[in-house]
Amino acid sequence: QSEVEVVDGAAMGRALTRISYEIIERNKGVDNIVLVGIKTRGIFIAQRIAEKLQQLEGVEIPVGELDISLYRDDVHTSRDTDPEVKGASMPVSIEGKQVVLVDDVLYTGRTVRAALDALMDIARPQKILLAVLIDRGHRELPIRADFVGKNIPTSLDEQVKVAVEEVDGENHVLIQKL
Ligand code: 3GP
Ligand code: 5GP
Ligand code: MG
Repeated sequence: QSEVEVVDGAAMGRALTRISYEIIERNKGVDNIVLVGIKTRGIFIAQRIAEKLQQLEGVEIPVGELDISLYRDDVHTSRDTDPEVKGASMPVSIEGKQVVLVDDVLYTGRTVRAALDALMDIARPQKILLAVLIDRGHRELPIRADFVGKNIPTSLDEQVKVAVEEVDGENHVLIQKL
């Protein structure tokens, strides 16, 4: 089993800074933006983008949370079940807003699909965009990210390990060959 670091802490910070500028450019500012992070690490990544947007534009950006995961312990083992939404917490209404959904890794796209369903059950955003730190490929649905930190082509027997300081005590991305 081998591990290779593909993104270090500094590169992760730069990628999130670039994504923040891209969000501002795409939305011509940060008016009506709500960031929504997906469960564990996507939430911390969303919070960091919100901090950068605040530094750049001087506006506090609300960050919501979606808890979406696979049913049981079938992470990496079974792809036979779809992820389910276990909870949602929005600090403000997302009705008519520009929602930027944020996750750490984009893989099959099934988590994002579940997230879109959950958001549209809550309200009708004017627009939903997707930002991910890592796109590892292997989509099973017609879903793509609007903002990508890094594209990392992977094989199916590899796993992307994302560490963020708030959870893991350090910032980096590793590829692990199983
Ligand atoms: P995260 O909650 O921060 O995204 O699902 C629990 C953790 O397992 C996730 O952390 C994620 O990093 C990791 N993980 C690795 N491979 C997979 C996968 O294929 N599916 C899911 N759902 N999580 C995975
Ligand atoms: P998808 O639903 O697109 O297959 O997977 C997206 C979700 O599963 C993300 O929230 C992500 O955390 C997790 N995931 C899928 N593959 C990986 C991976 O290789 N590494 C990590 N860290 N998470 C993954
Ligand atoms: Mg995730």
